[in-house]
Amino acid sequence: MRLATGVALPPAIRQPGYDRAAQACGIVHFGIGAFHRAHQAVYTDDAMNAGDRDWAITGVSLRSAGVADQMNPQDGLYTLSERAGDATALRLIGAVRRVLVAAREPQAVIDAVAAPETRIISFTITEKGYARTPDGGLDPALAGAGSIYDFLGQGLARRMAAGRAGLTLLSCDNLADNGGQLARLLDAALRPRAPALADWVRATCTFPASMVDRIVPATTPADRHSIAAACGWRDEAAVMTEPFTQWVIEDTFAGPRPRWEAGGAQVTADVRPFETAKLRMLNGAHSALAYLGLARGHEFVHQAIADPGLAPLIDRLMRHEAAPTLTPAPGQDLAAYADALIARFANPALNHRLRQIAMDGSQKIPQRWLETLAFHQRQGRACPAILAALAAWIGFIGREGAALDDPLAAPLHRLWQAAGASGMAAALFGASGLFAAHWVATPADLSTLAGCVP
Ligand code: CS2
Repeated sequence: MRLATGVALPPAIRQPGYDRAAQACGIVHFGIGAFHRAHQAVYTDDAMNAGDRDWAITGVSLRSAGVADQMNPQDGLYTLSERAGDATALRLIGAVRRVLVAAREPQAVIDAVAAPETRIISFTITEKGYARTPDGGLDPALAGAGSIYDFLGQGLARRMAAGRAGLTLLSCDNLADNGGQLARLLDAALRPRAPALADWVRATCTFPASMVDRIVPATTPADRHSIAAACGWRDEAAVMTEPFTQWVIEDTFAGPRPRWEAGGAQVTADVRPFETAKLRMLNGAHSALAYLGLARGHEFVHQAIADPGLAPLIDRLMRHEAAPTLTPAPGQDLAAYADALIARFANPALNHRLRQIAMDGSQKIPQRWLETLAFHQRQGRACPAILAALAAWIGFIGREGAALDDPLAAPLHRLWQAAGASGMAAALFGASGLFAAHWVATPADLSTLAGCVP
């Protein structure tokens, strides 16, 4: 394939086998960062390579023009590098047609949601993109103009008025029951102002839950340089990932969908066992590696998991704290899952920064740690590994101070200033703490936490 820039890629690089220009955009995707480009866009490329048609993706960034300015001049094309050890498998992905920046061209985003050829709206907007309060409700201050709820509300209202079909709204973020949460939050955003629209959405749209999994470290300038050396083209939108990929999607589509099974996706009646295992084991271990690893001076995940002072704690967190809270699906082997996760974390070719995982802790820890803590508290059991990780998060909040990368940075910083290292655990996890809706620490937990903040 010859790129718009005139460059011809080496034939060894696998390229889209379908006529890109002839495909209608069946998908609008909000949050077109590296994760989407290494995950759902690849499955969609696989589906079109296998013969499906009209599933090109219109990507949307809510505010930042970065991805649009990288991808649009490249006609939406980008390379995917799968790295393990010294080996890199390189492939050109063609599924993305264009990228819109909602803050720059809001009407084009609304038009895309309303377009007759659109069947699916998908989301990787990260946990904070859902505009929730710490107890999980919709935060009206964050859900107004410029939020996903604003664009969905306007686009879906146009669909309803035009008598068009409802859509599948597919959340691909790391939240427990992500589909159910999106349905509930969208309803809360629409119902007070537009009850008829909220009823129409309820009657015609669906919100499948999904579990998405692929480790995607942020691309670095050195990565772009090595791609340019390998394929003779400076790809501004290159994404780096691991060979592993998994997608389990609840089978509740409102209309047609791509055959994502062509890329290995599982479409199933019940996603929960996969989603909960992934959040509590993989993501729970990831966040623990991040805060404990940073406190011990590590930069990357593969360094932290190789630290003999940390590895047993991570092992304990996955096998003895997270796994017992789960009800596995038939054939789901949680011990084998833990083994596979440790091997994935140890992949030194990924250079996955602990700081990338450490951001937005306030949005991540309820589903990664607090649900597990609440489960064991009901059985009267302690979770020393998660408590150590929680203490490390508290220490991280203190060290980062006003520079904390978290949507709750300001309130967390204020709490730290008022309560200090010794009182912070109670301010967060005491009976009237910020996270009391998810888990309330016992006095013994609070003194353990206060005693081990690094
Ligand atoms: C990570 C995830 O940054 C983080 O918080 O835990 O992005 C993780 O890499 C993915 O969920 C893996 O599928």
